[in-house]
Amino acid sequence: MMNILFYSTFKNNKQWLKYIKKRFYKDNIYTLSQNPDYGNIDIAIVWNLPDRILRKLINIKVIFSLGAGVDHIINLPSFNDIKVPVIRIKDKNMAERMCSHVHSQILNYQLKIYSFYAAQNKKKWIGEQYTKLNCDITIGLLGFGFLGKSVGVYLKKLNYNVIAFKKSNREKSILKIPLYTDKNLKKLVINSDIIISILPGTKETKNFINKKFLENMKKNALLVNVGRGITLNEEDLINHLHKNKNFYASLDVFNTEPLPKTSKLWKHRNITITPHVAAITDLSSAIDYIFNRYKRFKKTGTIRGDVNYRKGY
Ligand code: OXD
Repeated sequence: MMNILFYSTFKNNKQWLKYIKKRFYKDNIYTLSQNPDYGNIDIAIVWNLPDRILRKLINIKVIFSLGAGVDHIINLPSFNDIKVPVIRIKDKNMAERMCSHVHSQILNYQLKIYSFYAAQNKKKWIGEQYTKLNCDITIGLLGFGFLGKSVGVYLKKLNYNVIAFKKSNREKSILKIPLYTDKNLKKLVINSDIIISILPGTKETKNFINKKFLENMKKNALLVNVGRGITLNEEDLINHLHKNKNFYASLDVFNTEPLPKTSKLWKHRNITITPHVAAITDLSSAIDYIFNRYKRFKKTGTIRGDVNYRKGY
C-alpha cells in the first residue's frame, strides 16, 4: 500500500479525486485538507502544488504531473533538494484535443472566418474572399516532442507543408517532416506562413519569440502559441502588430495566467485569446496512464522520469 498525495487547481478537482480513489483503491489517497503526515507520502499526483508542501515531502519517490508540462514542478525551489523522477501525461486524447485546437486556429486564419465574424457584427455581406489551399501553406512547428509530433503528423496528413524545429538534433524525422535546429531556425521562420509554438517553458525558451523572431516572420503570418507564455515576449508582439496590420496571433498561454484585465492583448482585433485550454487533460485516460506507470513502478521498484533536468523539461 502506498501513500499518495493528490493536489490540483483544476475546477473539477472533486471529480479527479473521485476517479483517483476509484483507480487506486488499494492505496491511501490524501489531500491537503486532511493535513496528512507529509513525511510518509510516497507519491504525489499534482497540478500547481505549492512549494511549501513540496518541501515537506521528504520521502517522496515519484511525482506525476497532471498535465503535459512539468515546469510547475521542476521550477519550485524545493525541487532541487528532491529531484525524484517526474512523469508527464502523454495521452492520445490530450494530443487529439491539441490537434483540433491548433487546426481550428489555422482554419480561422486560412478561411478568414474572423473577417466574417466581424462582418456579421455589422450586418455586412462581404462576399467571397480568396483562401489558400492546404498544400499552399507552410506550417513551422516549434517543439517536436510528444504533442509537437502529434500535431505535425495530423497536419501533414491534411496536406499542409509541415516543417519543425527541435533543439536537440538527435530527434528522428517522421513522415518526412524536415527538422530544423538552432543553426537553421531562421530559415524555418522566414518560410512559414503559420508558426505553431508548443515549446516548453525553460530558461532557454524564455522570450524565444521576440522582436527579431517576429520580424523574420512573413508580414501576413499567423503565430499560434499553445506551449508556454514565457516563450513569447508579449510587448514585442503588441509592437509588431502595430506595424503589421495583417499579422495574426492566437494565444492560449500567457506570461501571467489568468491574463490580467489590464493586458493590451485582450482588445487587439488580430489576436484570438483562449484560456489555456488547447490540450486539457482527459480525466479518465490520464488516470489510466498514471495508474499503468504506477503499477509498473510498484512491480519493479524503479521508474524512469520523463524529465531531463539539464534541459529543464
Ligand atoms: C499543460 C497542459 O501542461 O495543459 O499546459 O497539460
